[in-house]
Amino acid sequence: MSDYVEKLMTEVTAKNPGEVEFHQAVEEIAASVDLIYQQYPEYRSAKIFERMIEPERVIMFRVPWLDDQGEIHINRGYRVEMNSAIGPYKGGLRFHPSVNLSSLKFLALEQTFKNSLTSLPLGAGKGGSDFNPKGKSDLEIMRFCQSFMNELFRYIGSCTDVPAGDIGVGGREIGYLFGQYKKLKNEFTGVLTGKGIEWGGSLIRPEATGFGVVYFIEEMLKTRGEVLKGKRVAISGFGNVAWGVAMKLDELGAKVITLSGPDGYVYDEAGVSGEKIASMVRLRATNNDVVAPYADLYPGVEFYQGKRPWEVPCDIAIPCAIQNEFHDQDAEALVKNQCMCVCEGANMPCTLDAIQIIQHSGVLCGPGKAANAGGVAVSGLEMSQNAMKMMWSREEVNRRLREIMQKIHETCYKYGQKSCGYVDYIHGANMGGFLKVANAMLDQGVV
Ligand code: NDP
Ligand code: 2IT
Repeated sequence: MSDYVEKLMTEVTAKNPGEVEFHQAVEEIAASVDLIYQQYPEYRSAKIFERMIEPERVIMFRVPWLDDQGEIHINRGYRVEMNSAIGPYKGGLRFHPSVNLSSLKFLALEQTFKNSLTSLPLGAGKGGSDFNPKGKSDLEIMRFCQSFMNELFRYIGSCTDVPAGDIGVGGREIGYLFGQYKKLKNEFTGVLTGKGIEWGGSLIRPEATGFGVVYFIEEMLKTRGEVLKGKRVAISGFGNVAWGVAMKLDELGAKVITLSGPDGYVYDEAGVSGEKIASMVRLRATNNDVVAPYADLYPGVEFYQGKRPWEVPCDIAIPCAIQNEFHDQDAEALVKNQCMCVCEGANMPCTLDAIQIIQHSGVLCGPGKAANAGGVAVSGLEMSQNAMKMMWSREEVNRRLREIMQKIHETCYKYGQKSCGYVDYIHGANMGGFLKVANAMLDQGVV
């Protein structure tokens, strides 16, 4: 750890006690900022990164709601409005019991860099609640979303802050949130993204994060003269991102051999393809927080309770579930099995130690803030379509998404080149994301 990073981390830890995920995200980026500051001292004297890690605004609120038996529950709601230098705050809402200020601040910081990389005018934010949607009825979800919006509506707007989905927040939740916003404000605007196709949503948005991850991997492989076709791919998670990744990999001729849930992983040597991908969605719609039933649906599929999929030999590994789900032992196992690429589909799924092992072994390492930017990019395209009051075709949105992912890869590649020939995509993403926001902050003065 350099002197700069050490000093910064001492300050960050003292100022934000206990926020371990936030400290981790700051530390990962700080190593890059140190190099950027050496090259461009004007950012150092303007304390750009020191300002970036302090949210512009944090909103915390009570979310009371009634369950189907009439009992009152109280959850905590949040919106971290992190950075508005290049556009309105933009980022998802997460409903998961692990949600707290630390996880949302790390996500909002990652979002600052990610949104900048998309090249669209998107600032950064993240929000959510410690509400657990598992096992709740539709009506309970609706009442919760309405209560959440009863407070959040004061702070958001199509030119102010535009939330979207994340873990536990999909099309159904966005619908209930949008309905309540519209009722409270008496206006129909693009205040949320991930909306239904009939009422302002964009085609491809549900698939966009997963498709984008695969487009990014395609570009990384090209740099080594490789293609996706025929590759064995291990995936974790079986939610929105994992689904989009599996669909696009299947289309491009790669074979997905694992999926996982909090209960363990399934190994499907025949490949998760075609109808099996649709069954992932049905499995989740039953509201079970387990992937095990997938193994009962298809012959030859094995379930490994309490284990992570990274012990399975594969060419490419894509963690798509949640932060810190991929540890140093996982990285070691993959390197030993000659995996050629680890790409983050989720936000910060790899620990700092795991990343070090992957990078030191020369394996391609795609950071989430670049690789999973396709979701927010198509959210940005949804905002454009809403503003123009029109809708693009599937082909048009997909073409733009692919172009954006190729440009993100180009940026990471350009800034990530090391003298030894290895491309450090993490530094590349950090530097590419930093520069645009930093220049905007310089232009806009100390605000
Ligand atoms: P979903 O809620 O759709 O899916 C999350 C998946 O991960 C679920 O299958 C969940 O299982 C599973 N899961 C949760 N905890 C674990 C665990 N410890 N081990 C294995 N599996 C687990 O969320 P998304 O797919 O939307 O999000 C996944 C990740 O991608 C998150 O990090 C998110 O921030 C990131 N992301 C999402 C984007 C989007 O557009 N949705 C955009 C960019 C990034 P279960 O449901 O049973 O809990
Ligand atoms: O982490 C993410 O980029 C998302 N959850 C998507 C955010 C968005 O605004 O579409």
